[in-house]
Amino acid sequence: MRRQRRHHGTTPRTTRLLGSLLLVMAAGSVMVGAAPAQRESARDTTPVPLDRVIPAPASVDPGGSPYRITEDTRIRVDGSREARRVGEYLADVLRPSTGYRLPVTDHGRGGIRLRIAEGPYGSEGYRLHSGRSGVTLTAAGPAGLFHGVQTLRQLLPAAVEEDSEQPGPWLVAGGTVTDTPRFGWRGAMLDVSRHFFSVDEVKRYIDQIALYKINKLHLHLSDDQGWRIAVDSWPRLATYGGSTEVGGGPGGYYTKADYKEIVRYASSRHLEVVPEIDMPGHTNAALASYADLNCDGVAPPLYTGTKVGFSSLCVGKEITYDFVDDVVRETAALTPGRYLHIGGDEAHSTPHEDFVTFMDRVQPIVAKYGKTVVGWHQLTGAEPAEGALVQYWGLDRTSDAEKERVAEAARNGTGLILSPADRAYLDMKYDKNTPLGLSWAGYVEVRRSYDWDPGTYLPGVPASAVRGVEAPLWTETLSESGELEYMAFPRLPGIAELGWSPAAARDWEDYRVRLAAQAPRWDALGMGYYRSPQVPWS
Ligand code: TNX
Repeated sequence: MRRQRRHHGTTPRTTRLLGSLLLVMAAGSVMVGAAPAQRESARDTTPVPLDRVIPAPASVDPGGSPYRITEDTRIRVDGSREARRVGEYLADVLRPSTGYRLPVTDHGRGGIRLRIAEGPYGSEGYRLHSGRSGVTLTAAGPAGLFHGVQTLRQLLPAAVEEDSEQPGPWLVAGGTVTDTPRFGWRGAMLDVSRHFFSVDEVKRYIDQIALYKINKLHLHLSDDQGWRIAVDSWPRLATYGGSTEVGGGPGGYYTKADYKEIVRYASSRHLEVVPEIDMPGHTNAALASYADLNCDGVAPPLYTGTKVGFSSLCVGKEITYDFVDDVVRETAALTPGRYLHIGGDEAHSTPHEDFVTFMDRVQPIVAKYGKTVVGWHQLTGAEPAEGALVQYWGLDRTSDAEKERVAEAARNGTGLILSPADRAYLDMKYDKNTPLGLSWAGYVEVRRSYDWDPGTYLPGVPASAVRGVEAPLWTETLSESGELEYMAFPRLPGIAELGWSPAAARDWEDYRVRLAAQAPRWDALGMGYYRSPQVPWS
């Protein structure tokens, strides 16, 4: 699954990408054709410096001999099942390209050792020590080990990501990385409503975001154009409401088994899935599926355009809350994670008073089913429930009054997730020539998306209220994996770094060099990306 290739579309852009991919592959096969000794000496055998990693580690102490992975290397795990699982994952990454056996075992000496132990790592941090006799990753739990494994991948040559045997050598620079995240919420959102994405496409994206230590996958499961999750008590939501998408394609939806598979796969990559049911606006697919949900009792047609703000659940009807209760109950039951996102954005067809009434009734339903409310920041126009988080998606030009309303909520205890649209929205065009994406929030080049500080971004917000960052990927204009990749890369790693690395580590000049070094990895993984002129690609 990890190595599925990009789905090749037929647009000129994908053809171009495909062209350069073929060139890269052709160059690769010339290398493979050379004699082994010649191959090795032709390669740069200097190991990747310990600090050439994204997100930048909290602390790096280079020195000592490098470790070399050889055919005798073992992946040693302590007795725990959790460490073993991370060890197996690491072996799956390393085996195809190294061609080594890399047994995962709990005995022997040296090699790559994964250990769970007490230490100042928090639930997601880790320590990586590398020297002549081995690499040791230590963490308080499996999430920390998993993130440490992502660092280890980036310390190996890019060819480690290939799915066929490569010449090596496989050196890890000597020294110690001690790393722990700045924020607990480092999210990526995927809109599967405007265009539907299959379970395999979602898994592919999961693997790509996990590389950068993203730990939340927010799935935008319902909108005007499509309802994407099966709800047994309201079956037409998926079977009818999910039957199309922007542009009139066939759409689709996740059965409960599909959805559980996404949740399982995400959790194997230490990502928590946050399902979003967007309400009371963005609900045309639901309103089209059940006439009773409409104030006038008439179901509108399905919608395949890209306008927003025209639909609303009927706040005055009791059946609306039966519907919400059923949907939240069934969605919560599929969700091992703590959060349930209830949307709340762009409810332009819901009168303000109704919006407040709706949120007053709906937030307790989320709590009743054991979940914590997340909403877009318009939720601060009503009263966010105790413990709720709001996701800010305003921009520089958002009014001071609106920013202050969000800041006030933050001062009153509401947690913030920052997704400023003119920085963090992965669906914004990079510049006027970008063939995909939207531009309502302006163009967002790579530097602009990286060069801001979530901790001080919104005036009047206490630092403790900022829970982290999230990069949303809306899909009005995107319909296949290659297109998602082209918009997410190279911006997503920057948002991931803002969420993980200490504020003092942010340095554009240094970052752009580290970012350029990622491209050969993306090539090896068959991923598409935008070759921004701001980045010194080699
Ligand atoms: C705004 S952001 C929206 C979405 C659109 C997106 C396109 C937000 C909470 N609402 O409905 O898809 O812009 O960029």
